[in-house]
Amino acid sequence: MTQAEFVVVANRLPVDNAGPGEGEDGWRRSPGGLVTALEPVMKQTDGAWVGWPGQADLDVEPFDFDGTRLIPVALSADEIEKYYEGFSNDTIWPLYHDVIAAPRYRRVWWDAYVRVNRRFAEAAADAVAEGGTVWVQDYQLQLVPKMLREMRPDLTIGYFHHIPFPAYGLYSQLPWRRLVLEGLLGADVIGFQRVADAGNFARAVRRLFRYETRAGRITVPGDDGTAHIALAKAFPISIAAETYIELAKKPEVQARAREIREGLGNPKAILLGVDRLDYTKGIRHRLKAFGELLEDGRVAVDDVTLVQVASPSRERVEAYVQLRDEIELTVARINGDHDTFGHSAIRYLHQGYPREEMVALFLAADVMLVTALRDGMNLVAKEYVATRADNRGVLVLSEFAGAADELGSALKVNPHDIDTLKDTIIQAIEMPEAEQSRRMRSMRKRVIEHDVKAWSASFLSALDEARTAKENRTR
Ligand code: GDG
Repeated sequence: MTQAEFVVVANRLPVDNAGPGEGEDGWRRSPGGLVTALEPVMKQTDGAWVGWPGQADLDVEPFDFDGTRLIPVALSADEIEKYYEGFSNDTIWPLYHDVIAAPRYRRVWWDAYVRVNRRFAEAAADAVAEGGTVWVQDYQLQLVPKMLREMRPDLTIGYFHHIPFPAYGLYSQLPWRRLVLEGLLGADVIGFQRVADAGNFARAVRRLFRYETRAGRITVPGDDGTAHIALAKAFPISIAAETYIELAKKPEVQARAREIREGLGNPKAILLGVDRLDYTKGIRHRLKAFGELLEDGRVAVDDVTLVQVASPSRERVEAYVQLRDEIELTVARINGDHDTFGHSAIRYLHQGYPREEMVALFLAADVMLVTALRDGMNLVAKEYVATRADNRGVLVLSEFAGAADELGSALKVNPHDIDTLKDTIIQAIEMPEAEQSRRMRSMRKRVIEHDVKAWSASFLSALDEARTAKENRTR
């Protein structure tokens, strides 16, 4: 097998198996943001991508897809349960999102996590050429950087963490807290969404290892008396802004936006929430605030509709089953109390939609509600902003989402403060057009200038610098 200069390692491959007959050999590109972000890099560099093909026990040989070499890592049903649903999504996810839900610490899950991380590391080590670069993605694979460094000291290794990194007081709960940090410190560059995440990480390293850290540069001693520098720094991720701008220009998408408004009975204001159905997204807080506004008579069901898209997610993890029940009970109660024959208070959709439909929804919405209790970045906020080339619409944005660091002209909220959230929703509904336009312009400038291409370019250039520094030191 020829080896690639550049290899991405992520939990999932960038393709879905659509079954025989559909697409090129049954595979089709999955719509994720990471895929779009890395597409240009993969094409330029003749890269390879290591990841799970998305189905239990699916064992397929490496294959080429759209100019990229894809290297599937097979997972058994038992491994998916313990490594993915268990340790990744029921231990790390809640812990790193400030224990909004209680993390479960199970030793058999940890054992599976180590085993599966090793398999990903081995697959990457086989795939990458001498002196090449590997970019590891996200919290499912925190041990891979160190494993790879041990197998292949010649490599330059990057890691990007898509979710928050918690304060030490919470992180220290993790029974395997030293091993996870050691895993991450195997990388030359460790990227985070926010400056605060990189700070929390560096503080945890100081507390647990007492390594020297200076301006994000951490000196990590190796077993053989040598040391390497790991750079822990914020690289806020973004979106392919151009794609959203182009879609928003299409007459059929604009027509669809009008159709959506009409379908809702042409209310004066449409409020919109778009989230994976996840307890980190603050969907309940949003529903509570809206329900109370109706109850108080501050909004009327004929005038204002809340559209909530909650796309199905992690449906085999207990906390998500419970959350869905709670949300659906709340929606039904609010609608039961307030609906009329002609108007619904909340239009709730537990479905996924094509991107065109999402853009039409963004265009139809007067107010976008992003009320996450904790969120690495929140791409939906940026997508809404990119879509609104008409400079209309208001973004209500939680200060606990990474996007809040960049989108200073959004209406910021603390979603736990229901009274202020209610006032902010009213402020958004009533905002004069001139003010909408001023705020939207400044947010759009930011998102367009710092799009996802700029994100990957800046991460890769930090990796290049790390490589050069390493070469200089060995010389
Ligand atoms: C993690 C971090 C960080 C959602 N429903 C549909 C749909 N989506 C798309 C959105 C957006 C993406 O999924 C969700 O991204 P978010 O950033 O909002 O949230 P997570 O899924 O939690 O992502 C997060 C991100 O990684 C990147 O680093 O920002 O903080 O938690 O693009 O539009 N897309 C379509 N149909 C749907 O029904 N087509």
